[in-house]
Amino acid sequence: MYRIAWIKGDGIGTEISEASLEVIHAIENTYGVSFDIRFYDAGDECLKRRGEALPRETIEGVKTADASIKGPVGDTAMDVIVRLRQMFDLYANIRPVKSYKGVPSVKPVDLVIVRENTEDLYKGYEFEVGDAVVALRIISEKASRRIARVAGEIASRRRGIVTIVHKANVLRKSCGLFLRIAREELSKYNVTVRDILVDAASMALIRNPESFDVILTTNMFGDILSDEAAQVAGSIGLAPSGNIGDEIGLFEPVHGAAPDIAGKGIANPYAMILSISMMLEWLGAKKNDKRLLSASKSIERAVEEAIARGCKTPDIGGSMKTHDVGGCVARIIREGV
Ligand code: GGG
Repeated sequence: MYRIAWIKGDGIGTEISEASLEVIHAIENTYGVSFDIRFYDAGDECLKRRGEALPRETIEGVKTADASIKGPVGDTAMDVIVRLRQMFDLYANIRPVKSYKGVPSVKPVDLVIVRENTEDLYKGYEFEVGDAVVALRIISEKASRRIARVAGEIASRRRGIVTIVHKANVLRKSCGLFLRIAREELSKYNVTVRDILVDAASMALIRNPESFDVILTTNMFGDILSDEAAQVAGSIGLAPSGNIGDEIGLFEPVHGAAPDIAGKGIANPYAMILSISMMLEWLGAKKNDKRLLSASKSIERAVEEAIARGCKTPDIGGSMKTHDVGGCVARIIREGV
């Protein structure tokens, strides 16, 4: 039995969680694993109701769970997810982006963004100085080195190309350090290493996204480029992610809480479902449990098959409801895809 901490979050978080729970139950029935799912509160609504966006029991829940899954939160992202990343030193933000047959894309995409997850402007060191505001950009050698290793390892299992995205021509010291350390660390891997300025990278992601395999970058650039890459691939509604440290893994869709469509039952649950697949892969490797590794793969295949069968929400050209998409994926898993 694995304990899972589950934060539904704000906006569409409840709907996509309900749909994803269908998938989890199908995994339990098909793969003979059981999950002790514990729900925790966090986000804008939680702040309104309880006066705090990230209650102590939620922090404790994430700390003691075998793995955690989180829906999107709204304006409290800094108080919830950015805080959890820093609190538990979840230094690697892994964001796979790929196109699916049956979903129109700008161009075919198959890449992974490896985003440093604990530093940069997202440290949150902002100060008012007179009539101005000063924000500190923290880039350390230690954090740059360990995230470069993650990129090297992931690229070694893929096409073997790491592109370091930076702005070292302007941010000479901070991006300069990141670039130097990343190159140094990646030279220890059997991978091709390239680098590109972030502005050029944002263009290249649209013009020739197929040239990217693994993108290694700093926190804020990674946040921005992952939305762009997801849209080029088809929809941010299909983009999962993992926040991973040495001991704790917290998985979440890349997208936000989408208050404009919340409660309408049309939100795309695939990013959350694919985040569960990532969670099971991580947990399976950690616990050396082959059932979880097989379950993770079967979710990926079931998502591909469900999309091919037309189980699609409106954002990706379908007319299905959130809950029915979850049911569709669950059925395909039970069919033994
Ligand atoms: N644009 C997608 C979105 O709103 N994502 C949630 C978010 O901003 N999370 C903070 C982060 O990933 O750093």
